[in-house]
Amino acid sequence: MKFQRVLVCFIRCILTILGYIFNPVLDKVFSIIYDRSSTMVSPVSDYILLQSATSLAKKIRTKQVKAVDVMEAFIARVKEVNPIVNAAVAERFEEALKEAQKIDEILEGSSLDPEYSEDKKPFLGVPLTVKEAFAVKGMPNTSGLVTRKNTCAEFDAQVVAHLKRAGAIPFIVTNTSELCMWYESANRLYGRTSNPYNTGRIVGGSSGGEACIIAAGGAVIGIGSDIGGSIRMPAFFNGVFGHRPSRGAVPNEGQFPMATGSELELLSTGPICRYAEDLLPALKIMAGNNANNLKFNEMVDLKSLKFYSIEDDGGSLFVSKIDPQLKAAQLKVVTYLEETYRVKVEHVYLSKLKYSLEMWGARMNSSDGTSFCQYMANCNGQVNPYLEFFKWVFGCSNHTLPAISLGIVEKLDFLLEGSNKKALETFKRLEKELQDLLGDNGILFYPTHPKLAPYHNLPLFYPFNFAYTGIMNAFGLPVTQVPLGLSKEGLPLGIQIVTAMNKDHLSIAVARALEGTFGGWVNPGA
Ligand SMILES: *[C@@H]1O[C@H](CO)[C@@H](O)[C@H](O)[C@H]1NC(C)=O
Ligand SMILES: *[C@@H]1O[C@H](CO)[C@@H](O)[C@H](O)[C@H]1NC(C)=O
Ligand SMILES: *[C@@H]1O[C@H](CO)[C@@H](O)[C@H](O)[C@H]1NC(C)=O
Ligand SMILES: CC(=O)N[C@H]1CO[C@H](CO)[C@@H](O)[C@@H]1O
Repeated sequence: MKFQRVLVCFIRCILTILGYIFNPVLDKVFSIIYDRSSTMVSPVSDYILLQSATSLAKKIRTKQVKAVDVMEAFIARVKEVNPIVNAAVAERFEEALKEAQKIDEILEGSSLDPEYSEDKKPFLGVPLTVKEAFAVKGMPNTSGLVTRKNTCAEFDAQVVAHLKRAGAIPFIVTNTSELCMWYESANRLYGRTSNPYNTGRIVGGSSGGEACIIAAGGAVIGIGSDIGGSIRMPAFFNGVFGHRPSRGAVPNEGQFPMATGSELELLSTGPICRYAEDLLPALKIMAGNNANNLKFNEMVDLKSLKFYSIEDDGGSLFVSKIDPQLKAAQLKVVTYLEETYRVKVEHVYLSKLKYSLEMWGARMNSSDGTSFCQYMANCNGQVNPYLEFFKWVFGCSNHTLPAISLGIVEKLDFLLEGSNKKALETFKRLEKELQDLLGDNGILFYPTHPKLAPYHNLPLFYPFNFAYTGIMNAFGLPVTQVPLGLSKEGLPLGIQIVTAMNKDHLSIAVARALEGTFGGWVNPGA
């Protein structure tokens, strides 16, 4: 037992020391590799592409614009930007255009069919993008696994069905990391997705293709899922909005891979979108019948909320320091709220956040369910990650290095049983502290990620930086990631807005207020 703990500690220390020594050097080296050839997408100029989903649906319903013209505009933009960013991995343009046409035909009738009212179809005719890991009838659902190359979904995932019923039309599915378990969206099946603001940089993961195509103007709303930050990190790196709903608020069914064991408590499915006004309607639709239990329609008076700000995790050894530009942006948010709404934003310190990584890891226990190595083999037996690593070294593995590494970590996780137990105790105490702090009207500002969008492959050297998002999965709390303009390098800034369980409408209300002042999404290249 003692030996194991020493070994785990040793491995972590080595990684940390490497990180400290190489941190300043790494950025320099990678900038030499990637900056020379990097580019960005052209600005979005078509006015159809520059509207919220809510506004598009309204215009389609009132026949100010045809659903077909909307669909055509988005298809044209996807065709323009996808060769640059590689976000969309499969399309159903023809079917989508037919479905749009059908809407136009029905609207042609003299009186509005009540089935097409704003209430019944709030996203009437809105083109929808979906993370490829979700089942969309007739579309691939491989999660970037080479052996699933030819699998196609025979049905729609529940969230997809909910959004379709609300009038949205799926037209593309987008790239993820292999098996959705890494924060760079790249795999051996579809290749790598690049950031629309700087193609030398990552889009984040695992819902990376979603946030990328939305930021690039090729879509306006999409579906992501988040077990350690897979909605919020991509939304942050691409400068758009993303919401991780309260645990259990939105059905998770219909995605591959599916979390098992206590992992399931960490997984949430939610919207990614370009305009904050779409967050609440998208969430309501996705939640289906659950929406009735959540008070989404309650008016929110920002003056009645309690605000807290935490600027970093208190110095975890394994996680990078927060970029000063992100700290400055967070302080601007605090100042803005204090000056505009005359509220007090309390700066707090929760010392246990230092152990976020350990707590997240301890909660990610798939005991008795499907293991990651089984998923790597598409549930036909299991992959030997050591053998795959060997093959990888010689460039002939069908798996990515992050997936192979995670497979190895899983094989060694018995070493962590002792420290996991301790981490779970710390977790319980921190959960109580956070619940007491948030009450039922608390808002907490917390960094989404310590670094701005890194260069491709650089996350391999900072594997634990997802701890800032992961810890909120461990609690199951709702969190909205909000863009806060661009950095001096022209990369998106952003912040997490955390709130109490089942109070999703509070963090979304704050997101809307911040969009007005901080500008929300920034047109790339404009
Ligand atoms: C990779 O996958 C392809 C297609 O399924 C298969 O033909 C090939 O043998 C695989 N390669 C390795 C090294 O497993
Ligand atoms: C994905 O496609 C396969 C093959 O049709 C299907 O069996 C599976 O249920 C689909 N959906 C999910 C979420 O895995
Ligand atoms: C996972 O949970 C099971 C059941 O609670 C426990 O016995 C096991 O030690 C845990 N595994 C790890 C690696 O912590
Ligand atoms: C870079 C790369 O591999 N891109 C692929 C993304 O997915 C589409 C659709 O499967 C392929 O056609 C591209 O080649």
